[in-house]
Amino acid sequence: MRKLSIIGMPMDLGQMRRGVDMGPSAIRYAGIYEKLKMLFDKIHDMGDIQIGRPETKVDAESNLRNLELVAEKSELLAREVDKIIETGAFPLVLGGDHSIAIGTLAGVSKHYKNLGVIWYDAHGDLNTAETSPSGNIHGMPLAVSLGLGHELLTGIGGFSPKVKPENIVLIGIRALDQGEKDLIRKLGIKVYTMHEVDRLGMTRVMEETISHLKERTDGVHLSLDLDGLDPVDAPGVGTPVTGGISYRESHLAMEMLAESGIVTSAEFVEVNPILDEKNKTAMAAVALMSSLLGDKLL
Ligand code: HAR
Ligand code: MN
Ligand code: MN
Ligand code: MN
Repeated sequence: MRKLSIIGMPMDLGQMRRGVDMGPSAIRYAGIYEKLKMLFDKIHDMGDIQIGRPETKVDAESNLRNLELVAEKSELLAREVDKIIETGAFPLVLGGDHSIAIGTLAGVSKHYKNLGVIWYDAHGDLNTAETSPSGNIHGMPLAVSLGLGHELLTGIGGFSPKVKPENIVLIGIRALDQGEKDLIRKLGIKVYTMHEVDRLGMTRVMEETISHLKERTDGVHLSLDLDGLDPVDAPGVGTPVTGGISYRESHLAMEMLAESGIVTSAEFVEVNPILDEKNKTAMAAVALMSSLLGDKLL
């Protein structure tokens, strides 16, 4: 029996623009249940993790915004994701800003020896407190999952690291800070920037990504930041970067992942309905999810 569990993580603590906490509502409003119900025997919408939202507190020592609260809430998400996998369902997490990936990956990773991660994003999210220009934790989750960063974050779930550098593929990248570039080179992480997407085409990017991950992983998590798409197609995001992946290319990528059968969990993050145009970005998210999970044009 094919089961899906949806969980909302309305956390906006990893950055400064309010509104991304409404992402899960916007995505549900865009018809997620209706679109996905024909693809599964059973869908369980678990509702949202309760976040609460006191005013921002900056950790004096590390300069990280909302460090303690992000850590506490990520632990809750990790536990729920872990439980979902134990029931045999596919976990689909709705963000929230990208800091939620810290909790998602903590929950997913303990079930795999060699978890693969596809990071579909304009950004690398590979900063640590030392390299971050902003102190915003949504610019750090991939580094945290590699075991780099504040120990309150890397220690979530009780083990670290969650993922190995050779099991990661970044796609759509076009805005990296210097410290992130240095880290990518140092660890030899596989990255398809927009340069490669344009040069090779999305078909080849996905063929290479899939064969790379198929060889070495026993499960693959897709972490899809809507700002990976071009702002024309996904305007409702907090940190838009021009020159992104098109809606069509993104559909192709999702369809190829569906065909490959490698993806075992997913999250869709950074949808900010306050900044959106008539819920366009949430609707794109739902359309991409349904392609990822097996919906076909014919
Ligand atoms: N790299 C910048 C920082 O660390 C901007 C990060 C923006 N991040 C996201 N996630 N929207 O991809 O602050
Ligand atoms: Mn478990
Ligand atoms: Mn991101
Ligand atoms: Mn991003």
